[in-house]
Amino acid sequence: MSNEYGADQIQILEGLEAVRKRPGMYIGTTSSRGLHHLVYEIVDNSVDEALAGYCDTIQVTINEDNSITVIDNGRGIPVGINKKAGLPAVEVVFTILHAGGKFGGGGYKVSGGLHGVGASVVNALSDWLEVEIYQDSKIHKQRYERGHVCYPLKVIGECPAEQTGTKVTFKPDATIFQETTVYEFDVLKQRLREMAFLTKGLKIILTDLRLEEDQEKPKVREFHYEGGIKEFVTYLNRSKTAIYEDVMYFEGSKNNVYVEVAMQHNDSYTESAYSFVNNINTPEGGTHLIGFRNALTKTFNDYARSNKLLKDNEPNLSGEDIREGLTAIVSVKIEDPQFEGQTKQKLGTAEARGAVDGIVSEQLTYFLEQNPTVAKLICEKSILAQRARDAARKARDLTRRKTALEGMALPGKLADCSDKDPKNCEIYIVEGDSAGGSAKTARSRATQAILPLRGKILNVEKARLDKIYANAEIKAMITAFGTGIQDDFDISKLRYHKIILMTDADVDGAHIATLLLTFIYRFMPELIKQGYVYLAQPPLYKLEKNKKVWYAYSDEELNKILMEVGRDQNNKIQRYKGLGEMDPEQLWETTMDPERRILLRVTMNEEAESEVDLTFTTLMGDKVEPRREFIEENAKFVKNLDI
Ligand code: TSJ
Repeated sequence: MSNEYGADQIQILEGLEAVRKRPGMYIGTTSSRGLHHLVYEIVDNSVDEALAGYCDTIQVTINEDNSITVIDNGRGIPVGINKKAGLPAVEVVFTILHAGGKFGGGGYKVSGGLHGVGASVVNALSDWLEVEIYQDSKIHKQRYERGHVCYPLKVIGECPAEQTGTKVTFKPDATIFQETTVYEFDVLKQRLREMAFLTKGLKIILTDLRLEEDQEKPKVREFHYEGGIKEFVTYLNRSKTAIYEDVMYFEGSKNNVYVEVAMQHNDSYTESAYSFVNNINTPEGGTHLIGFRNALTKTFNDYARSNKLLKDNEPNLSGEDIREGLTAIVSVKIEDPQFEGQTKQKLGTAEARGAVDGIVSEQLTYFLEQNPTVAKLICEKSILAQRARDAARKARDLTRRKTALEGMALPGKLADCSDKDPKNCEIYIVEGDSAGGSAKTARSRATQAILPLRGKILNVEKARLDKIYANAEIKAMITAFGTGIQDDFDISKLRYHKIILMTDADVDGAHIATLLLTFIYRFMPELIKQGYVYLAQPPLYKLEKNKKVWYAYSDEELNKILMEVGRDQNNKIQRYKGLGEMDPEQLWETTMDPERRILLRVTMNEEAESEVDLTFTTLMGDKVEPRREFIEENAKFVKNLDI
């Protein structure tokens, strides 16, 4: 069917053509991330409808062909003619750039974060897209192909009067998304769960209709949290021990900013505060987070002073002390938020600061007065943190002075390499003295340094700073790496461009590797972010037959080798229980020789940094169950085979 829309239509098509020419400008990237972004772009519209109070259920379905269907039970996108464009409003939504929500009047539109550019962009980047609207007992439908209208909006049937809503199905265009057009269930699951936490009462159902070979039923996950971010905090603290039962929750509006805060302390020593603007994570924080921190510091100090928990001659608690072990969500909703910073991820809107500060100060003061036991617990924990921080500062000053006087004294246990160009150098962190000894014999002295670690590695998630600085293994690693830590961290001083963790290929070894990773992640995260950290892969089995030797790094591999060489009587299979069972030559051949070894590079998904954070604390927390699960799933942490 052909349509004559005149000049306006030409302009419209040009608009969407621009999106297809430069997709990156509108969705950031055409990688897998951009592909998933299309879903969020559509779902955001339904979430807005939920925030406006007209919708309580959103269904997201990954269809067999990797097209996506989003259905909500809101009012349905208006179908009436939009005066300015002379077209049904729904057509405007899908064919005019930046038209989302600005029609029909009365719409409550808060989305519009980083890429809040809406439905027309998704349409432009889809092979085809179909929208159905259930409104006034009628089902309206329109289809588009690569952004072009296929036919005018039409009525295709009737529905019960009480059934209203919107259904959109789109198939991303493979000529745009050249890397992949395959959706990942877990990626969508993660973000949709977060959206459900951030919108209390909203039910989001995710279904995957792509069945695996022997899978009978589609995968379905439902997210529905009546408590909203309060339940988010409970979820984040699920593998830790809270120091009081209730999650605090503060809510209100001020200066046109809607504020929600939920928080609870656990018995760990790290802060996990996540902030959101219009349901979008702001990893770099901004005015809303500053307002929150101000309120916390001021309110707790006032409380501690007036209740004589802090004496007149004692200094104020610092913000850091009060936030020790705090898990918090700060979520604000603002019209037209301003973002700043290099990556435009930091909220700049000044009103947000005062709004969060005001609402938290007022409601937290009231809460503390009503809950003196909880108030006292938090103050006491903060005072302990203050003392530990003091002791840690003294310990650190002492080591700093030492290194300044004596120069960089390298740890005694370190067998350093002779090459001094960090680009050529690698350091093996080896569990246990005996494996360390083998590694020292086996190594290539010019470029490979060995640092053996003895005994249990300190869990930095469960120790205060003073204890961490006093720990011999940790001090050895810090001086060997050369970069310093935290505020003093300087990547240009890194002495090895490969830091290789070499532990036994069993559960204990995996645990030690994770303790080491946790330390690096907490104190020198740049080393992981910039890809300097690796895991060695020692073999699990050695197979000997007719004087020939094979090594297998997994059970599957062993079976494969056995298939090839035949399962004979005289096969000699040795199961390595630890690195210590290998002689230096075997260790070199299988795990250390750059020509033959397999290294796994440790990576961090920057987008999901909060999830990495969660993974670390899940593993290192007290509760046993999540930890075991993690170790079993440990593989998903490390990617990038580097051979
Ligand atoms: F935008 C979109 F097409 F991508 C899309 C929008 C996709 C999906 C799955 C849902 C929606 C959507 C839009 N759901 N609900 C709405 N609501 C409106 O557009 C709407 C309805 C009524 C009024 C009004 O003022 O009467 C205002 C709006 C914005």
